[in-house]
Amino acid sequence: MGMSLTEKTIRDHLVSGEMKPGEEIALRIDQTLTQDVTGTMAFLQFEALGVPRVHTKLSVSYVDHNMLQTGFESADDHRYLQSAASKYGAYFSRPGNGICHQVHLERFGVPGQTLIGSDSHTPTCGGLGMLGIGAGGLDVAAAMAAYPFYITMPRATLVRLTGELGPWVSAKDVILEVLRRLSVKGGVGRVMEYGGPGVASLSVPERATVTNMGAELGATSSIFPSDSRTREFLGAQSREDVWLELAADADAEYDDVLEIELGTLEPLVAQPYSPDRVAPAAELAGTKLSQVCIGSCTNSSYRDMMAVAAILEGKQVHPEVSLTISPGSRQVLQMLSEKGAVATLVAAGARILEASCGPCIGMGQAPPSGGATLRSFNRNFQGRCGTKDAPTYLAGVEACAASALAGEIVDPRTLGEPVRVLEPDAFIVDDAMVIPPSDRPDEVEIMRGPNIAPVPMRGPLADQIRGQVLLVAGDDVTTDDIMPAGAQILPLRSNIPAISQHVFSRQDPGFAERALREGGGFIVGRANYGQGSSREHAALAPMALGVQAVLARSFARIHHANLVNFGILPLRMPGTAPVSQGDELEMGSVRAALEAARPLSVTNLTNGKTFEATYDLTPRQSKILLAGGLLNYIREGGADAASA
Ligand code: MIC
Ligand code: SF4
Repeated sequence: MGMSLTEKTIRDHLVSGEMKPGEEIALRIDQTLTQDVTGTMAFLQFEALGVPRVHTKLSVSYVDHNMLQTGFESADDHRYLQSAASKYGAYFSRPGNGICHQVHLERFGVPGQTLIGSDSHTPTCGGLGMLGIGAGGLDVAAAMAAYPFYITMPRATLVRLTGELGPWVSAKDVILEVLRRLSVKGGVGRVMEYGGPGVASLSVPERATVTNMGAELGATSSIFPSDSRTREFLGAQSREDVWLELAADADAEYDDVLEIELGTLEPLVAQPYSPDRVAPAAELAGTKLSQVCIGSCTNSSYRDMMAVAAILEGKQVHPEVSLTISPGSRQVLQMLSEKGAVATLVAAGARILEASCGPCIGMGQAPPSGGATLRSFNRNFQGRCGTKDAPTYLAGVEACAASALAGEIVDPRTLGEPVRVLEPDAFIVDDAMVIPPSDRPDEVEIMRGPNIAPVPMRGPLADQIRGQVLLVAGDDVTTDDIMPAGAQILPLRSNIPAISQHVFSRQDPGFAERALREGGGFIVGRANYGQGSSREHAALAPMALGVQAVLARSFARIHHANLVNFGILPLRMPGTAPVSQGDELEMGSVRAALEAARPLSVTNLTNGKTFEATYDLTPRQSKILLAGGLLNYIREGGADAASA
C-alpha cells in the first residue's frame, strides 16, 4: 500500500514508536521557530536544560507580537532574546522583520523537513511541503537541546481539491469551507493533507493561508505537496536549491477524504465568536462595520496586499470605518513600496501598521464599544480584539477591502471585474534584519531585564490531592479565555507571578485571587478544553496559582501537552459527573493509579458522590506528571524526555 505525504515525512524523521494512529511516536526535528511572547520562556527553559548550543539544523527566534513597547518590559525581553539567540546558536529576526510564519515561509522553510514552533500556526510552512507542528515553548526548548519531539501518530485526512477558484473567491474561502464542514474540533488527531488536481492552481502563499488556518481545526498539521509551484516560489526567493519534489503515492490510503470542487466555493465569512461559524458573505451583506483589519500570518503575503491595493485604488475608505493594514514581512512591505502600493493604500485612507501581529492579538487597535470588526485573520474569539462586546468577523482580503469601502460587509463579487495579482519572478531578498548567531558564544553576555522572573517549578506529584472546584466552564474553552493576551497582559509573559493574576480574568475576574486563597484546586471544562493557541502560559500560570488538575470531556492537543509539561493532571470525567463550582474534591492514591495506568477515584466531599476520572496519557507522560513536569523529568534523567 502506498503512503501519504504525511506518513512519508514522519517515516523519514521517526526516532521511535510505531506509525499506527493513536500510538506515541518520537520525531527528529530539523528546524524550530519561537516568537517573542513564547520565546522568552522557551529560551529560559533552554538555559535551564544546561545545553550550550542549539542542536537543530536551524532555529530562528522571531520578535513579532509584543511590538507596542508601552513600558520597558518588551524591549528588555527583546534584548534578552537577541543575546540568547546569539549565544546559543539561533538566528534572530529583529522586530520589524515580520511575522514569524510569513518570514519562515519566505526565507527558511524547506520541503520535506520537520519544524516545530512555539506558536500554533507553525503549520503555515506546510504550504511548501514542510511538516510544521505547533508546540509549547518547553517542547521547543527540548527540541533545540536535541531531544526528539513526541506526538500521537496522527490520522491523515485527504482534502481533495478539484477545479479552480472562481472570480473573487480566495484561498481563505477554502479553509473557511473546511472549517464550516468540520468545526473547530474536526482536525483533532489529524494531519490535513491537500491533494488532487486543484492543488496546482494555488500558489505557495495561497496554500499557506490554508495550512495556517488548519490550526483552527485543531489539526496536528496541514500539508501540501511540493511541486512546480513550490519550485517557482522558492526560486523567486532565491532558494531554489532547497526545493525537492514531494507528493503522496498514487495509491496512498487515507483515513478520510473531503472533496472540495474549488469552482463551487463562494466568498465566506466566519461570524462571532468562532472561526467555524461560517456563512456566505452574501448572507451577511449589510452588517455595519467600525473597523476592518487586514494582515496576520493568515493573509499578509505580497499577493494579498497587492490585491487590497488594487481594490482600493482611486477609492476612499468609508468614513465610519478604520482600516488597518499590517504587511506580513519587511519583504512584503519593501515589495509594496517598490510597486507604489503603499502610496495607493495611504491615499485610500488605510492606516499602515508595522509588519507584525498587531490587532490580531489585541496589540493595539481595539475596536470601539459594540463596533463590529471584520478581519482577514484566523481567530475571532470574544475579547481577543481588545473589546469584549465588539462582534468579530473573519474573511479573505478581498471581502475585507470591499467592505472597508462600503462601511458594511459586502460580497466582493459585487465589485465587478476581479483583480488579478501575479506572483513576482523575484522577491526583494534582503536578510539584513536576520542576525546570525555569534561564532564566539563565550563572549556573548546574556541581557536580562527586571521583567524576567524565575521559571516556577512544581514538586513531584502528590499522592493525595484535595481542593476546590475553582471554575466550571463550557465547551471549546480557548487558551485566550484561560490566559488572555492583548497589550496589557502580553508584556508579562516572562513574569509568571505577574501574568498569573490574569488567568480567566475576562470570564471571572476573581479567579486568581480565589485560587491563591484556596491554595489551588481544580478547573472543570467540557469538550475541546484549551483550543486555540500554543501558549504554555495557559498551563504555566494556572500551575503557579496551584491548580492541580483540569477535568474535562476532551482536550485540545497542544494544551494537553502543556498541562503535562507543567505537572497539571489532564483528566477526563464523565459528562454527568456531579460537580459544581465551589465543591471540594478529593483524589487518593494518585501516584499508584498513574503508575498502574488505572482510573482515578474522585470523591466530591460536598455532595458525597464518587466518580471515576480517566486519562489519555502515555507511560512517558505519566512519568512526567509523577516527576512534577517535564523540566524535573529531564533533570532526573528521563531518557525519553520531551513533549506529549
Ligand atoms: C495567537 O495567535 O494566539 C498567538 C499569540 O500567536 C499564540 C501564541 C501565544 O499565545 O504566544 C499561538 O497561536 O500559539
Ligand atoms: Fe501573530 Fe495572529 Fe498569527 Fe498568532 S495568529 S502568530 S497573533 S498573526
